[in-house]
Amino acid sequence: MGKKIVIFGDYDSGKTTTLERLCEKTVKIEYNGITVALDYGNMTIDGEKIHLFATPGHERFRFMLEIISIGLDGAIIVVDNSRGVTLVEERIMDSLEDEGIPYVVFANKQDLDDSTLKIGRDVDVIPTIATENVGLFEGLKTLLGKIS
Ligand SMILES: Nc1nc2c(ncn2[C@@H]2O[C@H](COP(=O)(O)OP(=O)(O)OP(=O)(O)O)[C@@H](O)[C@H]2O)c(=O)[nH]1
Ligand SMILES: [Mg+2]
Repeated sequence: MGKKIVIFGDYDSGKTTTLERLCEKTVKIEYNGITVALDYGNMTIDGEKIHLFATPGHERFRFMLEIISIGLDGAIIVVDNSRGVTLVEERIMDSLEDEGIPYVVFANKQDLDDSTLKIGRDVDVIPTIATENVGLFEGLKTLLGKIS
């Protein structure tokens, strides 16, 4: 079976790019560069299959989040570091915490803004540049270390 990891985050934060860089082969359901349903990719780490799903960030496709989230083992919140944590991202982290699901935060687009992300939570924040594959694998390993 392996593990199911879901990538959340507000629109344009870099979720699809993150999944594409982490996985060799991916399936994307996009229109004009915007995820309209989901992205999927997988990889094998230490002999275990890791299934990655990236959610759509745009409001009108957000009904998909609940469906994609069924049976998840862990989550990655991709935040645009130049924008900061949005209300949508706060809500997602709230519900993950309510349900006791392990997650990490990717403070993405460090090439545009490398200031420290303001986040009033006890969570691992990994600085990333998804377009340059910086920090992504290390961040995923950090998450996997939190999943039993
Ligand atoms: N400068 C910079 N641009 C990035 C980075 N990561 C992603 N982008 C760019 O940001 C834009 C959006 O990236 P996506 O990966 O499509 O973002 P997304 O979160 O999947 O967007 P939605 O599916 O529409 O919610 C694209 O133009 C990416 O090339 C980064 O680390 N640095
Ligand atoms: Mg996307």
